[in-house]
This record gives sequence, structure tokens and C-alpha cells, in this order.
Amino acid sequence: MKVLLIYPEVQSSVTNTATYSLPLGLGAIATYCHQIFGNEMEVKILDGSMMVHHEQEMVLKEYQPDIVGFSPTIASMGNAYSLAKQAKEAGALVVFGGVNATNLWHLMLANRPFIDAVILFEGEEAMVEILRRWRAGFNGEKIFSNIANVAYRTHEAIVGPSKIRVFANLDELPDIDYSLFDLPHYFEQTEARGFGRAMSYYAGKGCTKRSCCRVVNEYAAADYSQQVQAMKTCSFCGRNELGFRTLSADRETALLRRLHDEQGVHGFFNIQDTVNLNCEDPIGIEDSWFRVFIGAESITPPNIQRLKRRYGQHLIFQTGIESADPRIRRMMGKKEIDEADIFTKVELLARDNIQLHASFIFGGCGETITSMTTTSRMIRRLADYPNVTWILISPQIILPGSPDHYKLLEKEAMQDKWGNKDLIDITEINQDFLRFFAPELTRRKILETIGSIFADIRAKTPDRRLVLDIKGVVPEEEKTIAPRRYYCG
Ligand code: B12
Repeated sequence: MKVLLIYPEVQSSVTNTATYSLPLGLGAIATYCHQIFGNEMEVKILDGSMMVHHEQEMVLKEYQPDIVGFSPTIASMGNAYSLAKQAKEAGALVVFGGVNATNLWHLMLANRPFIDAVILFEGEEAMVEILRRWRAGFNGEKIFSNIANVAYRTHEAIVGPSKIRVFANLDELPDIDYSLFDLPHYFEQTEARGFGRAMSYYAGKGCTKRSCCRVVNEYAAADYSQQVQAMKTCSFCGRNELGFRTLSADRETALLRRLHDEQGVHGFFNIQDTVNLNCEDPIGIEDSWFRVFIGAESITPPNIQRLKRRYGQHLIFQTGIESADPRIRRMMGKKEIDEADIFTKVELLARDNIQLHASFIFGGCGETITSMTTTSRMIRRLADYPNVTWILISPQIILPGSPDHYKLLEKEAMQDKWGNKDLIDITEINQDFLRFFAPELTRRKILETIGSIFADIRAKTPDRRLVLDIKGVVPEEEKTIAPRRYYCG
């Protein structure tokens, strides 16, 4: 049984940060299935951050897989469709998974005859069951019927899952087997880009805003969707899981020590949305740095001390500040903190030698020239702090499943335009969003503002390794901004 798992190359939202992240979702699926099927299953993961679309086409052709699984984002969906068509024409079973597919599953099955099934939410158990049935010789819709999380097509209809299953306790999942990735090539890239031997890992899923409910293993599908839609999350977030689950502290520690001792990893990106603030047990790796996500409001002296005790002295906080205007932050679903608060926090971090990677979004609901100017001023000032080492600004991506996407679709004309699209042009949908919800702004104005902030900062910090990064733009737009990405060589 030959399985090929593909993270397609990004097309429409340039983010070269891809070089530090492995497709962990595919790693998780491959690990889980491999554990069940052992050598009966041959599996290969193609990482579009390290190989271009054309190379993926070539491998797909040569490898001749029986089953191909795709994990696209909004920004790589077009490439995913074209590879999926190729795979189907070569006779493979084609399944999609991941957040974007979970949000668009119905349209995808309606519009793309070359997709056999979409696996919603967590894919481990569903994928194992599909492989089991394939191996047993099932065919047609029998491969997919009545499996939790699986949506598929019959001759007559599109069938959604009746049940959703997730791992309430993440400790039941095996550690991702990193040897399934092309690690030599990956480390070559992280080293060439100045990160050293760095690795991404997850220590949890969900975020604190999703933690309103206790996660259980099984839900009726309608109940799960209703609960997801009832959560008050950040307005721009396209994620869709319930709850905030963390690995146990000991599991995280063991994973990190193994990566450190066996793979020589000295830099860790914890991609969990909000770092676990409830654990202080030292991990005991003092020669490595850790980058963690933390909400601006959680940057307090006790939390700093707690995280230093756990992760050591070389900490980097990645914080989505998004806007300096409390009104816009509130609209985005963030806590209402203002400019002065943010600077107090940056100074707190400076005292503890903690670096800040700060990100911002321009063009959220209610954004005006004035609010964007307030944020621009703050960003320019932040660049004066030596411990601020990364500034990322993006025009908002209107992600399927996000509260802002729903809001746009409430407009009748927008429902007609976007309601049936399973391939989204990120610039066009952003322009439509601005017309309705931030009418003082245009995308061009936003890009000009980002360009001028970067030009000013570049002029005043010619010798500093301060990264000026942008995402949510297409390549032609990116050229007009000229980001400064030391990590890209
Ligand atoms: C790390 C990360 C990145 C990294 C690297 C990604 C990589 N190489 O995998 C970087 C920084 C490069 C990145 C870039 C982007 N990202 Co990103 N990223 C994430 C993040 C924080 C974690 C993903 C992760 O690894 N999770 C851990 C794994 C174990 O979980 P998982 O991926 O969800 O996988 C599980 C299921 O989804 C499912 N599954 C996933 N794939 C598949 C495939 C099959 C076949 C099956 C059966 C199941 C399955 O099973 C898995 C195991 O349970 C998520 C947010 C989040 N926490 O999910 C956003 C997220 C995935 N990113 C998102 C976006 C929008 C982007 C960008 C477009 C943004 C930008 N910067 O311009 C780019 C696009 C990059 C691209 N090439 O397409 C969105 C996607 C939404 C959407 N509708 O597309 C997310 C959900 C964040 C959000 N706020 O909404 N990202």
C-alpha cells in the first residue's frame, strides 16, 4: 500500500517563514497510520515549502501511489487541485484534509469530481479506517461510508459525516515521527537561513478563546459545527476546532529532549496558539531557544518568570498585537489594550532579555485611516527597541470559516459571488471586505502604508537584524513592499 501525502506549494500568499515549519499535520497522519500498518504501508511526505509544484508533479508521477492525501491552505488550494486531478487520472484514491478543506468540504465535493473524500478536523483515525478498507478490497463509496469525520460523494448525493471524533486527550496521540520528513534537506534550509538546527512542534491544539467547553471524544456532526460557530474567537481566525488542549508537560519535555539529543535541535518553534501558562517544570535544555505564541495581555511579570523557569533563558515571544487601536482590537475579538500597555510590556521583556516577534493586521472590520495611522506609529516606535527582532504586517486574509468571512457572506451580493467558491482569490476577497467593512481604505492604501513603514524602519536600522516581514500578499504585491528577511539568505 503506497501512500503519498502532499503539502502543496504556496501560490497566493507569500510567506517565506515556511522555511522553518514542517507540515506537522501530514506528519501526524503518517505517524499514526504507520503505527497501525507498519511495513505494509510505504509512505512519502512532499513538503511544498522545500520543493516546488513541478517537482511534486514529477514525484507524483514516478511514485505511483495508491492513495494520495492533500493538506492545502487557502494559499495552496489551486496547486492542490491540479495535483489531485493528476493523481486521479493516474488511478489513485484522492483525499483532502486540513483546516481549509474542512471549511470547504461540501463545495469541493460538489465541484471537483477528482476528489473522492474530504476528511474533516483531525484525520488520524479516519485515515486509518480508509486505508484498512482499501487494503481489504473495498471500492466505491464503501471505502468511505459511515466513518466519523469523512465526507464523500455517491452517485446521488454528497454525504457529510454524521459524527466527529477528536482526541480529547492529546497524550493518546503518538509523538510525530520526524524521520518521516526529509530532515537533512530541512536542516540545510534552517541552517542556511540563520535559524540553526530549528524545529517546529506542537504542544497543544486550539486556543484559550476556544476553551469555553471541555472537549470529548465524539460529537454529532451538527452539534460540533454549531458549537464551533457559537464560539467567540478572533474575527480573522479561520480555525475551527473546539477547546484548548495541551500535551502533558512531561510529554512536551520528553519530545523536546529527544529532538535536542537525537537530532541536535537547538531552536524550537512551538506552534501552539497560546503557550501553556500552567506549567513551570523546567524542560532542562539550556542551550536552545524557544519561540512561543502568547497573547499581549498575558505578558505579565509572573507569566514571564513562569515561562523562563520552564523554557530557560532564551525565549522569543510571538505576539499577535494586530492593532494599536483598542476599538479595532475589540472588533477583532482581542482584549482591549492600548499603545501605552504594549510599550510597558515590551520594556518588561527587554529587562528579561526576551525577544518579541510582533504581528499586525491592517484592514480588519472598522479599520480607518486614523486607526491604521495609530498602529503605524506604534510599529515605527517598536522598531526602536533592540529586543523587537521581527515585525510582521499583513493585509487581512478573509479565511473561510472565520467570523469575518461569515460577515462578508451575509451581504447578498457577496454570498452570490463567494458562496460557491472553493478556490479563493485572497486579494479580491480582501478588497470586497474592505468595501463593506473598512470603506475608508483600499488594498493599495494598505500596501503603501506597509511599504512606507518598512522604508522608514529600514532607514533607521540599517545594521540591525530586525526582520520586516509581510504575508497575505501575492508575489507582485510583495515586490512593491520589499520586506527584509535575513532568514531568507
Ligand atoms: C505552523 C503553521 C504555519 C507554518 C507552516 C505550515 C506547515 N508547513 O505546515 C507557516 C508559518 C509556514 C504557515 C504559513 C501559512 N499559513 Co499557517 N498555520 C500554521 C498553524 C499555526 C499550525 C499548523 C499545524 O502544524 N498544526 C498541527 C497539526 C498536527 O495539525 P493540523 O495541521 O491541523 O493537522 C490535523 C488536521 O487538520 C488534519 N489534517 C491536516 N492535513 C491533512 C491531510 C490529510 C490527507 C488528512 C487525512 C488530514 C489532515 O489531521 C491533522 C492531524 O490531526 C495553523 C493554525 C493551527 N494551529 O492549526 C496555521 C494555519 C494552518 N495557517 C493558515 C494560513 C492562512 C497560512 C498562510 C496562508 C498565511 C500566510 N502566512 O500567508 C500560509 C500558507 C502557507 C502554505 N504553504 O500554504 C490558516 C489556514 C486557514 C485556511 N483556510 O487556509 C491556519 C489554520 C491559521 C489560521 N489562523 O486560520 N502556517
